[in-house]
Amino acid sequence: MTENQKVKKWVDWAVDLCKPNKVMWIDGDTKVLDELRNAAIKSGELIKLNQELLPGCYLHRSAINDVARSEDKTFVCTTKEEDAGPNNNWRPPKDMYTRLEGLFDGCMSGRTMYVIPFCMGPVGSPFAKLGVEITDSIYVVLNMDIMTRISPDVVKMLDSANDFVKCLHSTADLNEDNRLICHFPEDNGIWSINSGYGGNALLGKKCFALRIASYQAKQEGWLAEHMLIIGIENPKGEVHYICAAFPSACGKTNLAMLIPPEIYRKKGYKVWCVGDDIAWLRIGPDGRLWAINPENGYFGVVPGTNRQTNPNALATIATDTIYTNVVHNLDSNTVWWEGLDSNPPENAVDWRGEVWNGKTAAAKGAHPNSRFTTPARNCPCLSPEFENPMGVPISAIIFGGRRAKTAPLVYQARDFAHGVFVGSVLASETTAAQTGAVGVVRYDSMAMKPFCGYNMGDYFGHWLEIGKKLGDKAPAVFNVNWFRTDENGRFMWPGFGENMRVLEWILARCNDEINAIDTSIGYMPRPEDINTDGLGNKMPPMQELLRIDKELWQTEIKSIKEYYQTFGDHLPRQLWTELENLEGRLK
Ligand code: OXD
Ligand code: MN
Repeated sequence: MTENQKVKKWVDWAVDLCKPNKVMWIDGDTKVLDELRNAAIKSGELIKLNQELLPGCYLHRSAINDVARSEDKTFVCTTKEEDAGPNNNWRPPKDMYTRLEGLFDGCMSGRTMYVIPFCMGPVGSPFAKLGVEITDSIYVVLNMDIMTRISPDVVKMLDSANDFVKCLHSTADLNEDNRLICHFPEDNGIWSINSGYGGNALLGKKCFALRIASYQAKQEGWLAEHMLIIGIENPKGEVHYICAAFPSACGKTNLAMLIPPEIYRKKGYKVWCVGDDIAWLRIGPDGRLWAINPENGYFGVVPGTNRQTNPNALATIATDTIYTNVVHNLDSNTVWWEGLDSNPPENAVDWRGEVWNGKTAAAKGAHPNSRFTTPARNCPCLSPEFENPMGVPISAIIFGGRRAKTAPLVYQARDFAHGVFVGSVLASETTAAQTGAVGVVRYDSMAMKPFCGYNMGDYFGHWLEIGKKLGDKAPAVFNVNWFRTDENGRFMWPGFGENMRVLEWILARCNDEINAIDTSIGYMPRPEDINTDGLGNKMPPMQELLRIDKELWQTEIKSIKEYYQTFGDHLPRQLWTELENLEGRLK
Protein backbone atom coordinates (compact mmCIF):
# COMPACT_ATOMS: atom_id res chain seq x y z
CA MET A 1 0.00 0.00 0.00
CA THR A 2 1.10 3.57 -0.54
CA GLU A 3 0.50 6.87 1.25
CA ASN A 4 0.32 8.68 -2.08
CA GLN A 5 -3.25 9.97 -2.42
CA LYS A 6 -2.99 10.32 -6.20
CA VAL A 7 -1.98 6.66 -6.54
CA LYS A 8 -4.68 5.53 -4.10
CA LYS A 9 -7.33 7.45 -6.00
CA TRP A 10 -6.22 5.98 -9.30
CA VAL A 11 -6.19 2.41 -7.91
CA ASP A 12 -9.68 2.92 -6.41
CA TRP A 13 -10.90 4.13 -9.78
CA ALA A 14 -9.36 1.06 -11.50
CA VAL A 15 -11.00 -1.26 -8.95
CA ASP A 16 -14.41 0.33 -9.67
CA LEU A 17 -13.85 -0.14 -13.39
CA CYS A 18 -12.29 -3.63 -13.53
CA LYS A 19 -14.23 -5.12 -10.58
CA PRO A 20 -11.64 -7.64 -9.34
CA ASN A 21 -12.44 -10.06 -6.49
CA LYS A 22 -9.32 -9.06 -4.63
CA VAL A 23 -6.53 -6.47 -4.76
CA MET A 24 -2.94 -7.38 -3.95
CA TRP A 25 -0.01 -4.97 -3.71
CA ILE A 26 3.39 -6.22 -4.90
CA ASP A 27 6.51 -4.81 -3.24
CA GLY A 28 8.99 -7.53 -4.19
CA ASP A 29 8.40 -9.64 -1.05
CA THR A 30 9.85 -13.01 -2.06
CA LYS A 31 7.31 -14.96 0.01
CA VAL A 32 4.46 -13.35 -1.89
CA LEU A 33 6.17 -13.89 -5.24
CA ASP A 34 6.80 -17.56 -4.34
CA GLU A 35 3.12 -18.00 -3.52
CA LEU A 36 2.15 -16.47 -6.87
CA ARG A 37 4.66 -18.69 -8.68
CA ASN A 38 3.17 -21.75 -6.98
CA ALA A 39 -0.34 -20.66 -7.91
CA ALA A 40 0.79 -20.26 -11.54
CA ILE A 41 2.35 -23.74 -11.50
CA LYS A 42 -0.89 -25.15 -10.14
CA SER A 43 -2.98 -23.48 -12.83
CA GLY A 44 -0.56 -24.50 -15.63
CA GLU A 45 0.44 -20.91 -16.41
CA LEU A 46 4.03 -21.86 -15.50
CA ILE A 47 5.92 -25.14 -15.70
CA LYS A 48 8.62 -25.65 -13.08
CA LEU A 49 11.75 -26.83 -14.90
CA ASN A 50 14.45 -29.18 -13.61
CA GLN A 51 15.75 -27.18 -10.64
CA GLU A 52 19.09 -29.00 -10.54
CA LEU A 53 19.92 -28.17 -14.13
CA LEU A 54 18.06 -24.85 -14.36
CA PRO A 55 17.67 -23.42 -10.84
CA GLY A 56 14.91 -20.87 -10.54
CA CYS A 57 13.80 -21.42 -14.16
CA TYR A 58 10.23 -21.77 -15.43
CA LEU A 59 8.51 -22.25 -18.77
CA HIS A 60 5.43 -20.40 -19.94
CA ARG A 61 3.43 -21.03 -23.12
CA SER A 62 1.42 -18.09 -24.36
CA ALA A 63 -1.84 -18.23 -26.29
CA ILE A 64 -0.94 -19.01 -29.89
CA ASN A 65 -2.46 -15.76 -31.10
CA ASP A 66 -0.35 -13.73 -28.70
CA VAL A 67 3.34 -14.13 -29.50
CA ALA A 68 4.67 -10.71 -30.56
CA ARG A 69 4.17 -6.95 -30.32
CA SER A 70 0.95 -5.92 -32.05
CA GLU A 71 1.99 -2.78 -33.91
CA ASP A 72 -1.32 -2.43 -35.74
CA LYS A 73 -3.14 -2.41 -32.39
CA THR A 74 -0.76 0.08 -30.77
CA PHE A 75 -1.92 3.71 -30.58
CA VAL A 76 -0.59 7.05 -29.46
CA CYS A 77 -3.56 9.18 -28.45
CA THR A 78 -2.66 12.86 -28.39
CA THR A 79 -5.20 15.68 -28.63
CA LYS A 80 -3.85 16.72 -32.02
CA GLU A 81 -3.24 14.02 -34.64
CA GLU A 82 -0.10 15.70 -35.95
CA ASP A 83 1.51 15.43 -32.50
CA ALA A 84 1.46 11.63 -32.88
CA GLY A 85 2.87 11.95 -36.40
CA PRO A 86 2.84 9.61 -39.40
CA ASN A 87 4.93 7.12 -37.41
CA ASN A 88 2.05 6.26 -35.02
CA ASN A 89 -1.50 4.97 -35.20
CA TRP A 90 -3.66 7.70 -33.71
CA ARG A 91 -7.15 8.12 -32.23
CA PRO A 92 -8.56 11.09 -30.28
CA PRO A 93 -8.06 10.42 -26.54
CA LYS A 94 -11.78 10.90 -25.81
CA ASP A 95 -12.87 8.23 -28.30
CA MET A 96 -10.20 5.78 -27.19
CA TYR A 97 -10.95 6.24 -23.48
CA THR A 98 -14.63 5.50 -24.18
CA ARG A 99 -13.76 2.32 -26.09
CA LEU A 100 -11.25 1.19 -23.46
CA GLU A 101 -13.61 1.85 -20.56
CA GLY A 102 -16.10 -0.45 -22.26
CA LEU A 103 -13.50 -3.18 -22.64
CA PHE A 104 -12.06 -2.83 -19.11
CA ASP A 105 -15.51 -2.73 -17.47
CA GLY A 106 -15.63 -5.84 -15.27
CA CYS A 107 -12.66 -7.46 -17.03
CA MET A 108 -11.18 -8.67 -13.70
CA SER A 109 -14.32 -10.11 -12.15
CA GLY A 110 -13.41 -13.41 -10.48
CA ARG A 111 -9.73 -12.46 -10.65
CA THR A 112 -7.12 -10.79 -8.46
CA MET A 113 -5.85 -7.33 -9.33
CA TYR A 114 -2.11 -6.93 -8.72
CA VAL A 115 -0.79 -3.42 -8.12
CA ILE A 116 2.93 -3.09 -8.81
CA PRO A 117 4.83 0.10 -7.98
CA PHE A 118 8.06 -0.03 -10.00
CA CYS A 119 11.09 2.08 -10.72
CA MET A 120 12.79 2.46 -14.11
CA GLY A 121 16.47 3.17 -13.51
CA PRO A 122 18.63 2.71 -10.40
CA VAL A 123 16.65 3.49 -7.25
CA GLY A 124 17.69 6.96 -6.08
CA SER A 125 19.05 8.00 -9.47
CA PRO A 126 18.02 11.49 -10.62
CA PHE A 127 17.42 9.79 -14.02
CA ALA A 128 14.95 7.25 -12.60
CA LYS A 129 11.17 7.40 -13.05
CA LEU A 130 8.32 5.68 -11.27
CA GLY A 131 5.37 3.75 -12.60
CA VAL A 132 2.54 1.68 -11.21
CA GLU A 133 1.28 -1.27 -13.23
CA ILE A 134 -2.10 -2.76 -12.50
CA THR A 135 -2.54 -6.21 -14.00
CA ASP A 136 -4.52 -9.42 -13.61
CA SER A 137 -1.69 -11.67 -14.82
CA ILE A 138 0.73 -13.49 -12.53
CA TYR A 139 3.04 -13.97 -15.52
CA VAL A 140 3.20 -10.18 -15.88
CA VAL A 141 3.90 -9.73 -12.14
CA LEU A 142 6.78 -12.24 -12.26
CA ASN A 143 8.22 -10.74 -15.45
CA MET A 144 7.95 -7.18 -14.09
CA ASP A 145 9.81 -8.35 -10.99
CA ILE A 146 12.72 -9.34 -13.26
CA MET A 147 12.59 -6.44 -15.72
CA THR A 148 12.09 -3.49 -13.34
CA ARG A 149 13.03 -2.50 -9.78
CA ILE A 150 10.32 -3.46 -7.31
CA SER A 151 10.97 -3.09 -3.57
CA PRO A 152 9.74 -1.46 -0.33
CA ASP A 153 12.18 1.40 -1.14
CA VAL A 154 10.34 2.01 -4.40
CA VAL A 155 7.01 2.08 -2.52
CA LYS A 156 8.57 4.67 -0.17
CA MET A 157 9.69 6.77 -3.15
CA LEU A 158 6.17 6.58 -4.55
CA ASP A 159 4.69 7.82 -1.25
CA SER A 160 6.10 11.29 -1.85
CA ALA A 161 6.19 11.31 -5.65
CA ASN A 162 4.28 13.89 -7.66
CA ASP A 163 4.58 11.97 -10.83
CA PHE A 164 4.13 8.38 -11.87
CA VAL A 165 3.12 6.63 -15.07
CA LYS A 166 -0.27 4.94 -14.79
CA CYS A 167 -0.07 1.53 -16.47
CA LEU A 168 -3.35 -0.39 -16.65
CA HIS A 169 -3.25 -3.91 -18.05
CA SER A 170 -5.59 -6.86 -18.35
CA THR A 171 -5.31 -10.03 -20.36
CA ALA A 172 -9.17 -9.97 -20.42
CA ASP A 173 -10.07 -12.87 -22.76
CA LEU A 174 -7.09 -12.47 -25.14
CA ASN A 175 -9.47 -11.68 -27.97
CA GLU A 176 -7.33 -10.33 -30.81
CA ASP A 177 -10.19 -8.26 -32.22
CA ASN A 178 -10.31 -6.28 -28.99
CA ARG A 179 -6.56 -6.13 -28.40
CA LEU A 180 -5.37 -2.55 -27.82
CA ILE A 181 -2.15 -1.05 -26.53
CA CYS A 182 -2.83 2.66 -26.05
CA HIS A 183 -0.62 5.48 -24.90
CA PHE A 184 -1.85 8.81 -23.57
CA PRO A 185 1.37 10.82 -23.31
CA GLU A 186 -0.48 13.99 -22.27
CA ASP A 187 -1.92 12.11 -19.24
CA ASN A 188 1.09 9.91 -18.39
CA GLY A 189 -1.07 6.86 -19.00
CA ILE A 190 -0.94 3.48 -20.74
CA TRP A 191 -3.88 1.10 -21.20
CA SER A 192 -3.25 -2.39 -22.57
CA ILE A 193 -5.86 -5.11 -22.97
CA ASN A 194 -6.19 -8.61 -24.45
CA SER A 195 -2.51 -9.47 -24.71
CA GLY A 196 -0.04 -11.07 -22.29
CA TYR A 197 2.97 -10.72 -24.63
CA GLY A 198 6.02 -8.94 -23.15
CA GLY A 199 6.17 -5.87 -25.38
CA ASN A 200 2.38 -5.40 -25.08
CA ALA A 201 1.98 -6.27 -21.39
CA LEU A 202 5.18 -5.50 -19.46
CA LEU A 203 4.29 -1.86 -19.60
CA GLY A 204 7.57 -0.62 -18.10
CA LYS A 205 9.44 -1.63 -21.24
CA LYS A 206 8.47 -0.39 -24.71
CA CYS A 207 5.31 1.46 -23.61
CA PHE A 208 6.79 3.47 -20.72
CA ALA A 209 10.59 3.41 -21.14
CA LEU A 210 10.34 4.30 -24.85
CA ARG A 211 6.96 5.69 -25.98
CA ILE A 212 5.93 7.67 -22.89
CA ALA A 213 9.54 8.41 -21.89
CA SER A 214 10.43 9.75 -25.35
CA TYR A 215 7.53 12.21 -25.02
CA GLN A 216 8.66 13.19 -21.49
CA ALA A 217 12.24 13.45 -22.73
CA LYS A 218 11.17 15.94 -25.42
CA GLN A 219 9.47 18.13 -22.77
CA GLU A 220 12.31 17.80 -20.26
CA GLY A 221 15.35 18.01 -22.56
CA TRP A 222 16.75 14.48 -22.64
CA LEU A 223 16.53 11.35 -24.86
CA ALA A 224 14.83 7.96 -24.39
CA GLU A 225 16.33 5.61 -26.98
CA HIS A 226 16.14 2.04 -28.29
CA MET A 227 19.85 1.51 -27.61
CA LEU A 228 22.19 -0.92 -25.96
CA ILE A 229 24.95 0.49 -23.73
CA ILE A 230 28.37 -1.16 -23.45
CA GLY A 231 31.68 -0.28 -21.89
CA ILE A 232 34.85 -1.31 -23.72
CA GLU A 233 37.86 -1.72 -21.48
CA ASN A 234 41.26 -1.37 -23.16
CA PRO A 235 44.55 -2.91 -21.98
CA LYS A 236 45.27 0.27 -20.01
CA GLY A 237 42.13 -0.37 -17.95
CA GLU A 238 40.29 2.64 -19.43
CA VAL A 239 36.63 2.05 -20.19
CA HIS A 240 34.86 3.91 -23.01
CA TYR A 241 31.10 3.67 -23.30
CA ILE A 242 29.11 3.32 -26.49
CA CYS A 243 25.37 3.35 -27.23
CA ALA A 244 24.05 1.52 -30.28
CA ALA A 245 20.65 1.49 -31.96
CA PHE A 246 19.61 -1.38 -34.22
CA PRO A 247 16.10 -2.30 -35.37
CA SER A 248 14.54 -5.28 -33.56
CA ALA A 249 16.13 -8.65 -34.44
CA CYS A 250 19.49 -7.27 -35.64
CA GLY A 251 21.53 -8.78 -32.79
CA LYS A 252 21.48 -6.04 -30.13
CA THR A 253 21.62 -8.48 -27.21
CA ASN A 254 24.56 -10.29 -28.86
CA LEU A 255 26.51 -7.05 -29.27
CA ALA A 256 25.60 -5.97 -25.73
CA MET A 257 27.20 -9.14 -24.31
CA LEU A 258 30.06 -9.43 -26.78
CA ILE A 259 33.13 -11.46 -25.85
CA PRO A 260 36.17 -10.09 -27.70
CA PRO A 261 38.12 -12.50 -29.94
CA GLU A 262 41.09 -14.23 -28.36
CA ILE A 263 43.69 -11.82 -29.75
CA TYR A 264 41.88 -8.97 -27.98
CA ARG A 265 41.31 -10.91 -24.76
CA LYS A 266 45.02 -11.72 -24.61
CA LYS A 267 45.83 -8.03 -24.85
CA GLY A 268 43.42 -7.29 -21.99
CA TYR A 269 40.29 -6.02 -23.77
CA LYS A 270 36.94 -6.60 -22.07
CA VAL A 271 33.37 -5.62 -22.91
CA TRP A 272 30.94 -4.71 -20.11
CA CYS A 273 27.17 -4.75 -20.58
CA VAL A 274 25.23 -1.83 -19.11
CA GLY A 275 22.07 -2.47 -21.13
CA ASP A 276 20.83 -4.46 -24.11
CA ASP A 277 17.72 -2.59 -25.28
CA ILE A 278 16.96 0.84 -23.84
CA ALA A 279 19.05 3.89 -22.89
CA TRP A 280 17.96 7.10 -21.19
CA LEU A 281 20.45 9.83 -22.03
CA ARG A 282 20.98 13.20 -20.38
CA ILE A 283 23.52 15.96 -20.55
CA GLY A 284 25.62 15.69 -17.39
CA PRO A 285 27.18 18.45 -15.25
CA ASP A 286 30.36 18.11 -17.37
CA GLY A 287 28.40 18.87 -20.55
CA ARG A 288 28.80 15.32 -21.93
CA LEU A 289 26.03 12.85 -22.71
CA TRP A 290 25.42 10.29 -19.90
CA ALA A 291 23.33 7.12 -20.14
CA ILE A 292 21.49 4.80 -17.79
CA ASN A 293 19.72 1.56 -18.60
CA PRO A 294 16.24 1.97 -17.09
CA GLU A 295 15.66 -1.81 -17.05
CA ASN A 296 16.72 -4.43 -14.52
CA GLY A 297 16.73 -7.50 -16.77
CA TYR A 298 16.78 -8.76 -20.34
CA PHE A 299 13.76 -9.81 -22.40
CA GLY A 300 15.61 -11.41 -25.29
CA VAL A 301 14.91 -13.57 -28.32
CA VAL A 302 15.88 -17.18 -27.53
CA PRO A 303 16.35 -18.94 -30.92
CA GLY A 304 19.89 -18.65 -32.20
CA THR A 305 21.35 -18.16 -28.70
CA ASN A 306 24.21 -20.62 -28.28
CA ARG A 307 27.79 -21.06 -27.10
CA GLN A 308 29.18 -19.37 -30.22
CA THR A 309 26.71 -16.52 -30.79
CA ASN A 310 26.28 -15.39 -27.18
CA PRO A 311 27.94 -17.45 -24.43
CA ASN A 312 27.23 -14.70 -21.87
CA ALA A 313 23.50 -14.82 -22.57
CA LEU A 314 23.56 -18.61 -22.31
CA ALA A 315 25.22 -18.33 -18.88
CA THR A 316 22.75 -15.61 -17.84
CA ILE A 317 19.67 -17.68 -18.68
CA ALA A 318 20.82 -20.80 -16.84
CA THR A 319 19.24 -19.52 -13.61
CA ASP A 320 16.24 -17.44 -12.43
CA THR A 321 14.79 -17.25 -15.94
CA ILE A 322 11.28 -17.37 -17.35
CA TYR A 323 11.28 -18.98 -20.79
CA THR A 324 8.31 -18.25 -23.02
CA ASN A 325 7.32 -20.40 -26.02
CA VAL A 326 10.40 -22.64 -26.32
CA VAL A 327 10.49 -26.46 -26.59
CA HIS A 328 9.91 -28.44 -23.39
CA ASN A 329 12.20 -31.48 -23.23
CA LEU A 330 10.13 -34.00 -21.28
CA ASP A 331 12.99 -36.43 -20.59
CA SER A 332 15.14 -33.94 -18.70
CA ASN A 333 12.42 -31.36 -17.89
CA THR A 334 14.59 -28.71 -19.52
CA VAL A 335 14.20 -26.42 -22.53
CA TRP A 336 15.47 -26.44 -26.11
CA TRP A 337 15.28 -24.11 -29.10
CA GLU A 338 16.39 -23.97 -32.72
CA GLY A 339 20.00 -22.87 -32.90
CA LEU A 340 20.95 -24.11 -29.41
CA ASP A 341 22.70 -27.26 -30.62
CA SER A 342 22.20 -30.00 -33.19
CA ASN A 343 20.62 -32.34 -30.69
CA PRO A 344 16.88 -31.61 -30.50
CA PRO A 345 14.91 -33.68 -28.00
CA GLU A 346 12.72 -36.49 -29.33
CA ASN A 347 10.32 -36.65 -26.42
CA ALA A 348 9.15 -33.07 -26.23
CA VAL A 349 6.33 -30.54 -26.41
CA ASP A 350 6.55 -27.61 -28.83
CA TRP A 351 5.68 -23.97 -28.13
CA ARG A 352 2.04 -24.65 -29.03
CA GLY A 353 1.81 -27.34 -26.36
CA GLU A 354 1.76 -30.19 -28.87
CA VAL A 355 3.77 -33.41 -28.84
CA TRP A 356 6.97 -32.76 -30.78
CA ASN A 357 9.87 -34.93 -31.90
CA GLY A 358 12.87 -32.84 -32.89
CA LYS A 359 14.35 -35.64 -35.01
CA THR A 360 11.31 -36.00 -37.25
CA ALA A 361 9.22 -32.83 -36.93
CA ALA A 362 8.91 -30.59 -39.97
CA ALA A 363 7.77 -27.55 -38.01
CA LYS A 364 9.94 -25.54 -35.64
CA GLY A 365 9.63 -26.44 -31.97
CA ALA A 366 10.31 -23.01 -30.48
CA HIS A 367 8.46 -19.94 -31.72
CA PRO A 368 10.88 -17.70 -33.70
CA ASN A 369 10.02 -14.92 -31.23
CA SER A 370 10.28 -17.10 -28.12
CA ARG A 371 11.84 -15.19 -25.26
CA PHE A 372 13.84 -15.32 -22.06
CA THR A 373 13.20 -12.97 -19.17
CA THR A 374 16.28 -12.93 -16.99
CA PRO A 375 17.79 -10.64 -14.35
CA ALA A 376 20.71 -8.39 -15.30
CA ARG A 377 22.55 -9.43 -12.11
CA ASN A 378 23.10 -12.90 -13.65
CA CYS A 379 25.05 -11.58 -16.63
CA PRO A 380 28.76 -12.53 -16.33
CA CYS A 381 29.82 -9.32 -18.10
CA LEU A 382 27.43 -6.96 -16.28
CA SER A 383 29.08 -3.56 -15.97
CA PRO A 384 30.15 -2.53 -12.43
CA GLU A 385 28.49 0.80 -13.37
CA PHE A 386 25.06 -0.81 -13.91
CA GLU A 387 23.68 0.62 -10.66
CA ASN A 388 25.57 3.93 -10.87
CA PRO A 389 22.85 6.53 -10.36
CA MET A 390 24.62 8.95 -12.73
CA GLY A 391 25.03 6.35 -15.48
CA VAL A 392 28.04 6.30 -17.80
CA PRO A 393 29.52 8.95 -20.15
CA ILE A 394 29.00 8.15 -23.82
CA SER A 395 31.89 8.47 -26.30
CA ALA A 396 30.11 7.16 -29.39
CA ILE A 397 26.66 6.48 -30.77
CA ILE A 398 26.31 3.72 -33.36
CA PHE A 399 23.41 3.19 -35.73
CA GLY A 400 23.11 -0.06 -37.67
CA GLY A 401 20.64 -1.69 -40.01
CA ARG A 402 20.45 -4.81 -42.13
CA ARG A 403 21.59 -3.80 -45.63
CA ALA A 404 22.69 -6.28 -48.31
CA LYS A 405 24.57 -3.81 -50.50
CA THR A 406 24.24 -0.09 -49.78
CA ALA A 407 25.81 0.58 -46.39
CA PRO A 408 29.50 -0.27 -45.92
CA LEU A 409 30.78 -2.10 -42.83
CA VAL A 410 31.35 1.18 -40.99
CA TYR A 411 31.50 4.93 -41.51
CA GLN A 412 31.58 7.95 -39.24
CA ALA A 413 29.27 10.94 -39.52
CA ARG A 414 31.02 14.24 -40.25
CA ASP A 415 29.56 15.90 -37.12
CA PHE A 416 26.62 15.43 -34.73
CA ALA A 417 24.02 17.01 -37.04
CA HIS A 418 25.18 14.74 -39.86
CA GLY A 419 24.92 11.90 -37.31
CA VAL A 420 21.27 12.83 -36.71
CA PHE A 421 20.78 12.60 -40.48
CA VAL A 422 22.49 9.17 -40.54
CA GLY A 423 20.26 7.95 -37.68
CA SER A 424 17.13 9.37 -39.28
CA VAL A 425 17.70 7.34 -42.47
CA LEU A 426 18.53 4.10 -40.64
CA ALA A 427 16.87 1.32 -42.58
CA SER A 428 16.72 -2.43 -42.93
CA GLU A 429 15.81 -4.54 -45.92
CA THR A 430 13.07 -7.10 -45.45
CA THR A 431 14.29 -10.70 -45.27
CA ALA A 432 12.58 -14.02 -45.99
CA ALA A 433 11.52 -14.00 -42.33
CA GLN A 434 8.95 -11.28 -43.06
CA THR A 435 5.82 -11.51 -45.15
CA GLY A 436 5.86 -9.59 -48.45
CA ALA A 437 8.66 -8.92 -50.92
CA VAL A 438 12.27 -9.55 -49.95
CA GLY A 439 14.78 -6.67 -50.14
CA VAL A 440 12.31 -3.82 -49.63
CA VAL A 441 13.89 -0.91 -47.73
CA ARG A 442 12.07 0.00 -44.55
CA TYR A 443 13.12 3.12 -42.69
CA ASP A 444 13.39 2.71 -38.96
CA SER A 445 14.86 6.02 -37.83
CA MET A 446 17.16 5.60 -34.82
CA ALA A 447 15.50 2.11 -34.56
CA MET A 448 12.66 4.05 -32.91
CA LYS A 449 9.97 3.89 -35.60
CA PRO A 450 7.74 1.55 -33.53
CA PHE A 451 8.60 3.25 -30.24
CA CYS A 452 8.67 7.03 -30.66
CA GLY A 453 5.72 8.41 -28.67
CA TYR A 454 5.33 11.56 -30.79
CA ASN A 455 5.85 12.95 -34.27
CA MET A 456 9.22 11.72 -35.54
CA GLY A 457 9.80 14.93 -37.47
CA ASP A 458 9.74 16.76 -34.10
CA TYR A 459 11.88 14.00 -32.63
CA PHE A 460 14.61 14.67 -35.21
CA GLY A 461 14.39 18.36 -34.28
CA HIS A 462 14.81 17.40 -30.62
CA TRP A 463 17.94 15.37 -31.44
CA LEU A 464 19.38 18.39 -33.28
CA GLU A 465 18.63 20.59 -30.25
CA ILE A 466 20.42 18.16 -27.93
CA GLY A 467 23.36 18.23 -30.38
CA LYS A 468 23.48 22.03 -30.19
CA LYS A 469 23.53 21.92 -26.39
CA LEU A 470 26.31 19.31 -26.40
CA GLY A 471 28.43 21.34 -28.83
CA ASP A 472 31.95 19.99 -29.06
CA LYS A 473 31.25 17.55 -26.19
CA ALA A 474 28.83 15.58 -28.39
CA PRO A 475 29.65 11.90 -28.90
CA ALA A 476 30.93 10.86 -32.33
CA VAL A 477 28.27 9.14 -34.44
CA PHE A 478 28.84 6.03 -36.59
CA ASN A 479 26.91 3.73 -38.88
CA VAL A 480 27.66 0.00 -39.07
CA ASN A 481 26.33 -2.79 -41.25
CA TRP A 482 27.16 -6.37 -40.26
CA PHE A 483 24.92 -7.74 -43.01
CA ARG A 484 26.53 -6.91 -46.39
CA THR A 485 26.33 -9.92 -48.72
CA ASP A 486 28.39 -11.14 -51.70
CA GLU A 487 27.06 -12.11 -55.15
CA ASN A 488 25.96 -15.47 -53.70
CA GLY A 489 23.98 -13.85 -50.92
CA ARG A 490 26.49 -14.90 -48.24
CA PHE A 491 27.39 -12.53 -45.39
CA MET A 492 30.87 -11.07 -45.97
CA TRP A 493 31.54 -10.04 -42.38
CA PRO A 494 31.88 -12.79 -39.71
CA GLY A 495 29.96 -10.72 -37.12
CA PHE A 496 29.30 -11.66 -33.47
CA GLY A 497 32.50 -11.38 -31.34
CA GLU A 498 34.48 -10.26 -34.40
CA ASN A 499 32.49 -7.01 -34.35
CA MET A 500 35.05 -5.99 -31.71
CA ARG A 501 37.39 -5.21 -34.64
CA VAL A 502 35.03 -2.48 -35.84
CA LEU A 503 34.50 -1.19 -32.29
CA GLU A 504 38.29 -0.86 -31.99
CA TRP A 505 38.36 1.45 -35.04
CA ILE A 506 35.41 3.43 -33.66
CA LEU A 507 37.19 4.00 -30.34
CA ALA A 508 40.44 4.91 -32.09
CA ARG A 509 38.46 7.59 -33.95
CA CYS A 510 36.86 8.84 -30.72
CA ASN A 511 40.30 9.13 -29.11
CA ASP A 512 41.84 10.85 -32.16
CA GLU A 513 44.28 7.99 -32.60
CA ILE A 514 43.72 7.28 -36.29
CA ASN A 515 43.07 9.21 -39.49
CA ALA A 516 40.17 8.35 -41.75
CA ILE A 517 39.32 8.78 -45.43
CA ASP A 518 36.94 11.65 -46.13
CA THR A 519 34.32 10.10 -48.48
CA SER A 520 31.00 11.28 -49.89
CA ILE A 521 29.03 9.50 -47.13
CA GLY A 522 31.35 10.24 -44.18
CA TYR A 523 34.70 9.26 -42.69
CA MET A 524 35.82 5.72 -43.42
CA PRO A 525 38.66 3.39 -42.48
CA ARG A 526 41.24 2.27 -44.99
CA PRO A 527 40.90 -1.52 -45.44
CA GLU A 528 44.11 -2.05 -43.45
CA ASP A 529 42.74 -0.01 -40.52
CA ILE A 530 40.34 -2.77 -39.52
CA ASN A 531 42.35 -5.39 -37.65
CA THR A 532 41.90 -8.79 -39.32
CA ASP A 533 44.67 -10.62 -37.43
CA GLY A 534 43.78 -14.14 -36.45
CA LEU A 535 40.65 -14.36 -38.62
CA GLY A 536 42.06 -17.35 -40.55
CA ASN A 537 39.46 -18.79 -42.87
CA LYS A 538 36.96 -16.14 -41.73
CA MET A 539 39.06 -13.48 -43.53
CA PRO A 540 36.61 -11.00 -45.06
CA PRO A 541 37.09 -9.08 -48.35
CA MET A 542 37.74 -5.69 -46.69
CA GLN A 543 37.79 -3.69 -49.97
CA GLU A 544 34.33 -5.01 -50.81
CA LEU A 545 33.00 -4.44 -47.31
CA LEU A 546 34.05 -0.79 -47.46
CA ARG A 547 33.06 -0.06 -51.08
CA ILE A 548 30.58 2.75 -51.78
CA ASP A 549 28.36 2.06 -54.79
CA LYS A 550 27.40 5.56 -55.96
CA GLU A 551 24.50 4.36 -58.09
CA LEU A 552 22.93 2.58 -55.15
CA TRP A 553 23.37 5.69 -53.02
CA GLN A 554 21.67 7.82 -55.69
CA THR A 555 18.70 5.44 -55.57
CA GLU A 556 18.84 5.67 -51.79
CA ILE A 557 18.60 9.46 -51.96
CA LYS A 558 15.37 9.17 -53.94
CA SER A 559 13.82 6.90 -51.34
CA ILE A 560 15.05 9.09 -48.46
CA LYS A 561 13.28 12.06 -50.13
CA GLU A 562 10.02 10.12 -50.27
CA TYR A 563 10.42 9.09 -46.65
CA TYR A 564 11.24 12.61 -45.48
CA GLN A 565 8.20 14.01 -47.31
CA THR A 566 5.91 11.92 -45.09
CA PHE A 567 6.84 14.25 -42.18
CA GLY A 568 5.80 17.41 -44.05
CA ASP A 569 6.59 20.63 -42.16
CA HIS A 570 7.69 18.71 -39.09
CA LEU A 571 10.93 17.59 -40.76
CA PRO A 572 13.71 20.00 -39.68
CA ARG A 573 15.09 22.07 -42.58
CA GLN A 574 18.58 21.06 -41.44
CA LEU A 575 17.97 17.44 -42.40
CA TRP A 576 16.92 18.46 -45.92
CA THR A 577 20.20 20.41 -46.08
CA GLU A 578 22.13 17.33 -44.94
CA LEU A 579 20.44 15.33 -47.70
CA GLU A 580 21.24 17.99 -50.32
CA ASN A 581 24.85 18.04 -49.15
CA LEU A 582 25.10 14.26 -49.48
CA GLU A 583 23.57 14.45 -52.95
CA GLY A 584 26.13 17.12 -53.90
CA ARG A 585 29.05 15.05 -52.60
CA LEU A 586 27.91 11.98 -54.53
CA LYS A 587 27.89 13.83 -57.87
C1 OXD B 1 12.28 -6.02 -28.33
C2 OXD B 1 11.99 -5.43 -29.65
O1 OXD B 1 11.53 -6.91 -27.87
O2 OXD B 1 12.70 -4.50 -30.03
O3 OXD B 1 13.25 -5.59 -27.69
O4 OXD B 1 11.06 -5.88 -30.33
MN1 MN C 1 14.05 -3.81 -28.53
